[in-house]
Amino acid sequence: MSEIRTDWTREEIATLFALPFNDLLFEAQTIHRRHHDANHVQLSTLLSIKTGGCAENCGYCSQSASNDTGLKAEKLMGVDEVLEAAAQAKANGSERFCMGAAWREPKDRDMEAIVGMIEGVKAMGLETCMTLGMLSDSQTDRLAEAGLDYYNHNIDTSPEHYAEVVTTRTFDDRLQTLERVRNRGINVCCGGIVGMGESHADRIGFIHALATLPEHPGSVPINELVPIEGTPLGDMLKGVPSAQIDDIEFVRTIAVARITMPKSYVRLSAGRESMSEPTQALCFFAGANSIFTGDRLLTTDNMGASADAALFAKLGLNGLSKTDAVREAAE
Ligand code: SAM
Ligand code: DTB
Ligand code: SF4
Repeated sequence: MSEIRTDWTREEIATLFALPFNDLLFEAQTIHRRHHDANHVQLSTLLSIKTGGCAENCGYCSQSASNDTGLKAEKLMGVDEVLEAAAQAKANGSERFCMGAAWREPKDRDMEAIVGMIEGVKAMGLETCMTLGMLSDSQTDRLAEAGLDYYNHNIDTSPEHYAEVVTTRTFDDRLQTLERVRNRGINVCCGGIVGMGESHADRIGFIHALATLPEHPGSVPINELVPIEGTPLGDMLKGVPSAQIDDIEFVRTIAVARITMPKSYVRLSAGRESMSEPTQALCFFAGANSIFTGDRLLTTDNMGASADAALFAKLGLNGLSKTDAVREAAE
């Protein structure tokens, strides 16, 4: 039977989660090595091209207008400013440049600038990724014609838990945009967040929803909730520290994503800043092979190049470019 399956059952996924940890990691690493270079980690850099003031009410997000996080809403950045940041990302060794906008959906009048950003970043030899919220057919067409490589649109959690996280859109709305993107031949980047107070069954349902999409997403970002003051979920986690996801359960989630979606790049995304080196190392062993580099994610801090270089050197991982600053940090 082919290893690439989109007919996983929840029972099968529950069984994987329940394996003894060593067996689970052995299986994940074995499958990982069949499809990927075991010591290579893909690097992407994020830029928030339109920050804050978002009409959606995602309970984890600093950028929702419904959450009182003190974040100032800004306008869409200019194309030149975005290209400057992309050039910097390329100089730092990044392979993909991901541009995120705090929108429920783009306005048609924004599309010209968006297309300019995609074309400019591509011309530098970087892969392009955009995350702009829900898309119409015609907007998806314009992104495809501009040559967009990836579109990020997360399902975030299980279908059952979705309404606990956001109520201004439905899980089905998300699936519809994913279908549009897939049908236009743009690679899908789709994952979610763990550590939002969801149950173990929700994590099973979350991975099941990803692994049973008509095609596995090319990239699967797994974020650990970054608790942000003034957001319902961030405040919940600060009030109940025991609700924080256990590191071993987080690693198990990565391993099950790897086993069920063997060819996808599994990205260890937000949350690395508060994760120990051994936990990150276990995530890489479990099959994570992509990270965000740089000092910032969208509105929160990321590990930064020197800390990443030191970790990559310890683990013998390749992917980070050997700029002087990185080389010094690794020594
Ligand atoms: N507005 C667009 C959307 O929601 O699709 C794009 C930007 S949105 C910030 C991209 C993703 O970042 C979300 O789907 C969510 O999975 C992740 N994210 C946002 N805030 C986060 C947080 N505090 N911790 C972890 N992940 C987060
Ligand atoms: C994804 O899954 N994680 C990235 C990216 N896709 C756009 C965003 C993480 C955001 C973390 C919180 C912040 O910096 O605001
Ligand atoms: Fe808006 Fe995206 Fe944040 Fe939700 S996650 S509030 S859609 S920016």
